[in-house]
Amino acid sequence: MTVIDRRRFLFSASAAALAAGALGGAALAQTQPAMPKIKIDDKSVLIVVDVQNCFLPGGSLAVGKGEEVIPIINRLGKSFANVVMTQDWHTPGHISFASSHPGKKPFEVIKLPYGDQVLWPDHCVQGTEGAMIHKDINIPHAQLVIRKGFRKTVDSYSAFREADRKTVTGLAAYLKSRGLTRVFVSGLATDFCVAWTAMDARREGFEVFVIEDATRGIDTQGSLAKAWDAMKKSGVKRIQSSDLAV
Ligand code: VGL
Ligand code: ZN
Repeated sequence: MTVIDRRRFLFSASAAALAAGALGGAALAQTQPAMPKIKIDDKSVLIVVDVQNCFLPGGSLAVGKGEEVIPIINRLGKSFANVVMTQDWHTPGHISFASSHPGKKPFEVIKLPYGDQVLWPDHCVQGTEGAMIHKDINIPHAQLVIRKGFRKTVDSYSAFREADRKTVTGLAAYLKSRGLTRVFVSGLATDFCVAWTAMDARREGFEVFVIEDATRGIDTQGSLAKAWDAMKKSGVKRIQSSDLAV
């Protein structure tokens, strides 16, 4: 069912509850039909974004409560035949690192030729322990790990397109050539790599869901609320893992 259908459904469900109330107070809970669940089909793919040691407790860019997504993502993984993971994969001295810009501190924003860049603590350097996908992620049937941000002078939050907004990673072509059209996004961090991946997936024509409870955000300078707003505008559907039929 589309978002519009779901809204209509919610509206008719609450109208029914109101009517029941007017008719003498039948218990609300009994008149509210269960929300239909979203079905995972063979055109659906789960994208697990950057569940890497650097973004988890003890990591150099730890996302608050990031570890809480792991059991949820493992559970989701069992319901998806198609799973793709991403790995933030930077060179040493990467342009997104504050340490590469003398006098700058993490979380400051600078202007680069391709636009504004938040500066981060060094993280996810190619081949290091911090860049490994967390050992507790248990989805052995995942089919592709796409690495991004591997060019020293360009960042890439999105799994589809680098921050220059021109260079593609190949993920859209991969999904399309496999006939996958419905993208479900999970992982870290909601307001950066998850949001950019979800919005680029929309731009590539996919139906896109972000599974909110399977994500956690960094939330620097209002970034989390801004990201949800931008995702909504681009047509990303915000759902919970309990909305899925599993
Ligand atoms: C991310 C900041 C820098 C992310 C990656 O995975 O959301 N955030 N690099
Ligand atoms: Zn990064």
